[in-house]
Amino acid sequence: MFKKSGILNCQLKNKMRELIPKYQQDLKDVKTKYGDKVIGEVKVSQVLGGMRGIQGLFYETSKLDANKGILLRNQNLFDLTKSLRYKGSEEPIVESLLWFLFTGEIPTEKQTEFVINDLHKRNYEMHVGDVDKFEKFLQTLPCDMHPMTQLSLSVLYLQKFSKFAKAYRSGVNKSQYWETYYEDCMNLIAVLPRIAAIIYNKCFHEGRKTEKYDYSRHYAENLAHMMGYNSDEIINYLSHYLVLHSDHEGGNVSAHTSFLVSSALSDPFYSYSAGLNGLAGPLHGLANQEVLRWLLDCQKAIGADASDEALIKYTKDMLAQGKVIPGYGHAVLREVDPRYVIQVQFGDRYMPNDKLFKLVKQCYKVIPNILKETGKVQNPWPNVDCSSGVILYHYGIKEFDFYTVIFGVSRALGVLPTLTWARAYGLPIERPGSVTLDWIKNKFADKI
Ligand code: CMX
Repeated sequence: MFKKSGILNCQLKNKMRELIPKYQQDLKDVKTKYGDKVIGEVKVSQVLGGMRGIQGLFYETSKLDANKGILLRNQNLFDLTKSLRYKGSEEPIVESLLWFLFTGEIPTEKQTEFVINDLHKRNYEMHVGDVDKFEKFLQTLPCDMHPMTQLSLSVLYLQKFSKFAKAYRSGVNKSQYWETYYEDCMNLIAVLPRIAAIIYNKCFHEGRKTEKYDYSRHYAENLAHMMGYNSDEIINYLSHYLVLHSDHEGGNVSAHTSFLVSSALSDPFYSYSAGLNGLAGPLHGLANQEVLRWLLDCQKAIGADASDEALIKYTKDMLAQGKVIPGYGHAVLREVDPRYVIQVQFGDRYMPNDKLFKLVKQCYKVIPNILKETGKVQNPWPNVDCSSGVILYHYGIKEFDFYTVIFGVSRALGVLPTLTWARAYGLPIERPGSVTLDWIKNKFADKI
């Protein structure tokens, strides 16, 4: 079981307590010093084009650089995949990432151990709480309901346990909002693997019983174990996957939706459920299942060892039918997504001869040029979703309708610490202005 020392039980929160005044002061100083400075102008084309390139959000845990890729708290992913390992693990682990995203500091072994133990404790409390009713509710959700709908509904079900909502109702001081927000976020993170595993077993393995949560395993191990997988390679990959997909600055649909909803002081359950609904879109998180569907259809159409010419023709035919090539392109990045590179390195290590994995690499050889030739695609390079599904498929997780659920477990690890910080900073409700076409025409009609 887990250790129950009082001091041990609040290590991460104590660290947050220590850091928050310093960061709050920093924000105040930046506001005073640079409050009137202009970050950039906004063009009409940006307003009409999904606000692309407008730097209008404040989001602390990660930042995208068009050329360098994603930085999590100023550190690049290649370094982090090494520095977030734990006790000689081959891959970074979720618990180290959580400490890092909450505090900005690479955890010591003891600090990672604290998070492992803390998540166990939260699972245990959930278990002795209302788990039977909750799991019964989950079982009632029909399997023709998309797994992402089930995940989002499950998160909403848990809203009734929100400590923040309760504290708010009883008039807690604004300066303490973050404390219960933190509790809700950690509780939600703790139970997500179990929810995901129940959905998986129920819908894709004829309702088989989900294994008990195991207090001797870490987060990714438990996810794999409860889904019915125990090989080291799968555990390594899930660890790797959960860390890589966690955070991607504030503007992506899932992070921004969660952030926006949370700014109205909706609790983390309402906020993250909303984010999950955005992640379920095919232009966002659902793309990883779309990629696999695309690859399998492609393999079926042109054969497993097809020539580059056959692949080029297949891709061009798809484009001619007005379809997007899933797994390629990005709204911000203008280079190959480093998360694609890291996953391909993983594939090279563990499955170099897998035919679908080889097809992913063959696509990389031919698709960017085809997309460039269209003359309109801003980024012809592969993104994170290009290579993740194929690795899950290799390990026997072949139910691709489920893939975005794993993404949803992972994205919580980035978004929820950020929401906690938003409350610690005391950020206001989001309320940007909007314009109409007539407003634009009237404003510029006599200026051209
Ligand atoms: N295949 C075909 N056409 C593409 C394309 C692709 N992979 N990527 C972009 N385009 C097209 C766009 O549809 C757009 O066409 P129209 O002008 O006819 O509407 C044009 O190229 C310009 O788009 P863009 O500015 O390059 O890209 P956006 O910022 O508008 O969109 C994204 C970014 C990711 C939605 C888009 O590249 C896409 O649809 N990719 C495929 C889906 C995908 O892989 N999504 C996952 C992204 C990662 C994630 O969020 O998880």
